[in-house]
Amino acid sequence: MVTFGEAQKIFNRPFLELIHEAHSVHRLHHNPREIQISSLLSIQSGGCCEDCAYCAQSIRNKTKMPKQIIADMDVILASAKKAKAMGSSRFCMGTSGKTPGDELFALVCRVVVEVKKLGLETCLTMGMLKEDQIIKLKECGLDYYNHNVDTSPEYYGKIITTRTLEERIRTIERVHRHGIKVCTGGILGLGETIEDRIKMILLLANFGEHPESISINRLVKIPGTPLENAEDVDPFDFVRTIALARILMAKSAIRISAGREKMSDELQALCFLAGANSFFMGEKLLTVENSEFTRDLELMRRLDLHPIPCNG
Ligand code: DTB
Repeated sequence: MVTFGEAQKIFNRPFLELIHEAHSVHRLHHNPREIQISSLLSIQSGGCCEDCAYCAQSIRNKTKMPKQIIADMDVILASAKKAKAMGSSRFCMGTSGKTPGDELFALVCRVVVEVKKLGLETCLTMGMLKEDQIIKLKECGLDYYNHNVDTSPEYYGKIITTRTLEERIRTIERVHRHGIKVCTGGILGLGETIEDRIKMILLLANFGEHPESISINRLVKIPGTPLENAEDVDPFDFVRTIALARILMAKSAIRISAGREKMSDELQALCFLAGANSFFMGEKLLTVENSEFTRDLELMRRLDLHPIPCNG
């Protein structure tokens, strides 16, 4: 177990020494020229009964996003094929809501089977799952399940009151136990302190097994949510958080997820130097615009980064 004091000491090291250490750890376990690319599709959006203060999809926020479902397999598969053609190796799908209903769950199971036939890895984020649902997803060949811890245990109740962090952790552990890889992480810029950020990374690092994939988001301030005017994250603190995650979870993939469209190319390069080795490519994340595809291609060219190829 890593202690808070140990993690804080790493986080507060002189910036360049921290980056050097993080990059050295990164090179021991990863090819520094390779980047894993995922694409994201929202299969069910809006109408969510949870009250996450950052989210466009909550019925409790003033965003008023009606529930919408893409029920057409061909539309979903067209999106997956497009993702593959762009260079993605993983197709991630999200559904709004605390937990998926039976019909939606059955659809997503069929989708996982079909997307896998394209040679893509699959990842889902659908909220809390029951044991039998996890078993079914494993049978369908699901590779990853995304379930974020969002923020530190201490700050959690300021952001979400309709569920507890303990419930989230139980789902993550259950998914792992059934042999599905875990993608988890959180959001920086929710008004949390630096200590909260360190505690969030520590929480991930102290799981029984390290998550295979860590998702670090920078808040996209969505008008109509309680966090629409939240304070910006200092870019170097963002990089420090990535470096800490890399040092404490040497083998995990670390994704810079939401918020990349507002980051300069130089900041993204610094994130990669500090150990990030994955991002989302494609027009959209779940509800917001993503960084432009052409800009991302150009960035990879300028930094000599290559996408990890997919299996098919
Ligand atoms: C994660 O940590 N980030 C992704 C994924 N997991 C599901 C979602 C980003 C969403 C950004 C805001 C939006 O599109 O509404």
